[in-house]
Amino acid sequence: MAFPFPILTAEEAADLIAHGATIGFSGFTPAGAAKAIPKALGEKAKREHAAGRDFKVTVLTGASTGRSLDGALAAAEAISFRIPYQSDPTLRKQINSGQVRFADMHLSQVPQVVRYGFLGPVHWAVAEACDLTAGGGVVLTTSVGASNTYLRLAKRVLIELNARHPPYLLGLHDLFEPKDPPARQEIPVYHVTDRIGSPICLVDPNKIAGVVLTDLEDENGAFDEPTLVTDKIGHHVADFLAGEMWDGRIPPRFLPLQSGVGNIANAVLSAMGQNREIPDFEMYTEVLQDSVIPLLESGRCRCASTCALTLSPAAMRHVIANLDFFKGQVVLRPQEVSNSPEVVRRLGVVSMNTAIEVDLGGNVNSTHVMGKTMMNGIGGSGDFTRNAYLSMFSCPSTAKGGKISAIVPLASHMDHSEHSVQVIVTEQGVADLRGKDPHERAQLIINNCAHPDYREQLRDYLKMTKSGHEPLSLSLGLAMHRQFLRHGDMRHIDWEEFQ
Ligand code: 0RQ
Repeated sequence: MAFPFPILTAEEAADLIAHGATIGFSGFTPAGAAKAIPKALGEKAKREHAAGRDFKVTVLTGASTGRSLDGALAAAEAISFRIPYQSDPTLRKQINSGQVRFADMHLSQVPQVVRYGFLGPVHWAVAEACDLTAGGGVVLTTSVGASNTYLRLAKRVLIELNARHPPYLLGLHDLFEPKDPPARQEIPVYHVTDRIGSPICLVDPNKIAGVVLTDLEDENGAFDEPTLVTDKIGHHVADFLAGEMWDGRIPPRFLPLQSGVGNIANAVLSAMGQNREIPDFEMYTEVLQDSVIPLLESGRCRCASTCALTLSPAAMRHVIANLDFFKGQVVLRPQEVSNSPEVVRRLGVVSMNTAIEVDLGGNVNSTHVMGKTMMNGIGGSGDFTRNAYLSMFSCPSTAKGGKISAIVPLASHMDHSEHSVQVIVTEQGVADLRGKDPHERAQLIINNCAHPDYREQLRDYLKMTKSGHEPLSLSLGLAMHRQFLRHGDMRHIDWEEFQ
């Protein structure tokens, strides 16, 4: 291989990175994440700590990554600050204990915030590639995330050249970075698969400090089997959208769909594919999960723009075996473009994201359990929700075996406000909040979405909050949460106890 760049072991690459460095890693849910170098960096951190020296770095990524990046660095206690979305259990614990500083950010904003210098200099970019040219042309792998921005801004660059992904991924990506204000112009995406940039990322070759050769699969987990609850949610969403089209509120050619990560999102897409009332559709989204692959092959999903191929290993192997077909149907974009508020609003995207809890006013908490404990982060849900043609949130009506109601009087943390959230779906049904005042919204959410075990107590709460524009009691708004913390179950609340 005739590179003008040194071929390094992962350990040699990790040795170049100093304590206190800010590193922009490739990786988005956790597709395309760097693996070998962060793992070696974790080992280096352990050695440094054993020798009595500090070793921590700032970790910037596209979104969540896998066990070799967030997992290994967290296990080595090597992360001081982290943005913008994560899902690693060890890192989550460290964030919630205050050991790691974490800022939850809208994914579309991450590249520009870094470019504006709001987070200080980026010392290193560490990115996975499937091909690299002597002139510094980098072909990324299964995600773009913020890699293009990190590779351009970083003072020095390390590449993981991963043989698991063939060089002929070339042509899947479309890299475009907007100029900064006041020179910013529009992002000229007018149709889902418009290509507006370059298939490769051009990096100043003088910055490339080394290349590490790897052969590693993405660390995406397999999805859970659909359950009765996730199936019902999926079918409610699909039936609702079919009704919207038949009633003329969605055009007959349909509108592009966005869907989030996780089991519920996977089930929703699967149900959309099965519903024959819904015409063949397009996706303008940030993650493509397993359920979309057969839909693309059958033509149910005509084409897709995404930031990441968040596929199980088996689904990814299938895509690679049929790459020519998928290259014709799929565009991989930077998160600044896949999640761009401007483009989402222009294309009329129907957004479908997941809630942890929804309150009676229609405000949504997608991130913090009991208002305090960070789960993963807001991800791109805010980018899409605020700008969607139609914004939907779904979740099971209860969590933890029924002891927690996802429908609560007042959200204990608020990510998406009543001004942006239009439709709520649980396995119980659909609450269409458009054009409803706060008291009407509350009734609809209780009647259509709350679990029957909780409806009466939520109605009792409403009776106590009749006056005012919002159905709010300052003293009782969080009483169901307090009841859970006190008694381990939100059911059968005695409102008097919390007055
Ligand atoms: O906990 O894992 O201990 O069983 O949350 O919940 O029902 O399996 O659903 O996998 O779809 O995740 C919102 C976290 C849902 C995710 C969230 C507990 C529940 C379970 C997972 P266990 P489920 P999912 C895309 C766009 C961010 C917003 C978004 C997420 C675990 O979808 O992070 O959509 N979304 N972004 O038991 C206590 C509650 C709970 C609760 C659920 N009310 N109280 N625990 N759980 N509700 C992301 C990107 O942009 C990258």
